[in-house]
Amino acid sequence: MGKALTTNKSVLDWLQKQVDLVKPDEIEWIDGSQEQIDKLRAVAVSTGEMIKLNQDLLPDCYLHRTKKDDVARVEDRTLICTPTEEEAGPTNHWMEPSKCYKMLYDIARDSYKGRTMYVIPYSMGPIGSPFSKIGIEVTDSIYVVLNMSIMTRVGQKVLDCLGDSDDWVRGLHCKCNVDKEKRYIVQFPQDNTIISVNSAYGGNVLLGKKCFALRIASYQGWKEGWQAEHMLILGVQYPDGDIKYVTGAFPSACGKTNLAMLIPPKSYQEKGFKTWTVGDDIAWIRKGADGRLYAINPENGFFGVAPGTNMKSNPNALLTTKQGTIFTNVARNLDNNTVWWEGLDNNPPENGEDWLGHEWHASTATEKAAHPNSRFTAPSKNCPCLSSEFENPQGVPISAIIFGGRRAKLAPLVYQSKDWNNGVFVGSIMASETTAAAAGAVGVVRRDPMAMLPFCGYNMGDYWQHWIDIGKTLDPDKAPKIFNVNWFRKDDEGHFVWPGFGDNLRVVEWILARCEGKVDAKETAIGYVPYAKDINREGIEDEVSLEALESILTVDKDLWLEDTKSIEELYAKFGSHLPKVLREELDTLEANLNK
Ligand code: GTP
Ligand code: SPV
Ligand code: MN
Repeated sequence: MGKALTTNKSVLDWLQKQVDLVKPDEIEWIDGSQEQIDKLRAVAVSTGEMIKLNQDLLPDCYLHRTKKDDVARVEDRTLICTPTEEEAGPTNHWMEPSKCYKMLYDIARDSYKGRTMYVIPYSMGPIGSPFSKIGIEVTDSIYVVLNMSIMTRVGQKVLDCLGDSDDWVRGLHCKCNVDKEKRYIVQFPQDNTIISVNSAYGGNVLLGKKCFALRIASYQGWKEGWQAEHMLILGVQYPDGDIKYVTGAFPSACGKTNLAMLIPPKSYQEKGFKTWTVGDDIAWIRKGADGRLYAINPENGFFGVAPGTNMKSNPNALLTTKQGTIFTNVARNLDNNTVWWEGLDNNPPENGEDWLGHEWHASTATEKAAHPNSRFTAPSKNCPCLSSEFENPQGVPISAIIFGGRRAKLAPLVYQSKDWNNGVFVGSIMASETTAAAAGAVGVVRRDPMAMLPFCGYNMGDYWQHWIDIGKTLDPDKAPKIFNVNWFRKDDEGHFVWPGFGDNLRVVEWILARCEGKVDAKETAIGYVPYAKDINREGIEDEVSLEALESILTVDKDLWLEDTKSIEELYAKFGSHLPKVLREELDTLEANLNK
């Protein structure tokens, strides 16, 4: 078994079963040491799995290319295997567990022959925090080991923390032949088990991330009274030094990393505003001793979308990638051995390679250089605006929860729900245009409740009820207020009306002012909408006229009524699992719109 780093029987027994199944030539435990990382990087470079980039310009940075048909999450091959289909619910793909185990074992059997099995003990959340949970992933991919070593806390100290406990999530990853016809990403929530076969792309194989920290953890949170959400965590520091925290759930590639790392507009900087990043993708939330909700970021790195990231849109993200980063499916500039992607700068490489490794010349190119879902894996500690609370084992108190999506029409720039239950309703009716983060068509509006459609590990009706039940335990004065935002409203020419990015702080300021009861709002059929004059436009008066701002704060009753049809369709799927409260909320919305 290699040199086992633990005597934990549940770990060793499980591991022996995996070894008997996949038959590795060697076993190597990941201890968390720099020497081991350095050695594995060198091996990956020698086999071509990674390309070492210019070490003067990008120290400890590497480029990796996945297979052409393995570039995003595969939602139609992602399964939630609960004992009954009803427990997985109408929005998840399901298979009977014993049948699924057999199918997966048949695919995985002997697949490590000639390969090394890497055993990665990892902690989601600061090691030993009351929020944190431990997992063990075995993989035959060095790329996975190196990514997990950035995205999570790994190594001996995790096993020391685990001790003899069997409370840990089992994860088996088998690259196999990366055959898309045999690709499956499977969660067994009742067994604390994840099996992923025939992929080597991030969200499918970094099992701590979506598979554990959302799908398995959402199920654990349901059973244990807490929540795992697809949310960023942002701290806003006021000129007097006070810091307020918000969380935000936006679907994949809809702006979480950008909001989490935003740079305040100039006029805000001059007044003394600062912003701090706690997390950019996942929040684990539970009630603290003072009755407020607290959030931690269970991750230790950022797996961010590269295209569009530049010194203007998100300098903090770009600076975070300057060291110790793995780039996946971006383009390479052969003149200086650095990376490039669409929207980085105005200097696309003339002498380059596209994300597939083919020659790419800016002057003659007809195809994109980087894949639209190309990503960087960067250590949190590199982030210039990382919150001092990042490692706080108790998390940060949340003032507001913000839902949001990409809607060219319909949803206003921002609105506030009427109370907790109405806020849960607002989250449940989220919809967004699809993006390149998942395989399939891009730009199609689909309902994506709480940005959790691809990530909820059990029946989403029960998940909504869990949200409502959490609300019942909160004193209304202490419960976060719930909002919805839409940075993506377009004018009739198809241009974004709102400048977005750093200017989103203007909206967050309004949100926090509402939480404190410091600003008035207009009551509409859907909730409270700002008066345009109350959104600070100092410095962007020319870019966004008052009329333009008003145009994206309107609530078009006919469009909304049209939209309720698709909400009805969604809700109809849940039968008796649809919470009564949400049915009533929808009836109220329809009545308000018909008034
Ligand atoms: P995942 O990592 O897939 O969960 O994505 P994410 O939600 O973190 O999205 P991210 O912040 O990486 O943004 C994805 C895309 O949205 C990028 O191309 C951004 O340029 C774009 N984007 C982000 N914020 C804004 C905004 O405020 N306005 C506009 N117009 N585009 C934005
Ligand atoms: C997402 O798709 O929401 C991501 C990237 O954050 S992945 O890890 O692939 O899920
Ligand atoms: Mn995400």
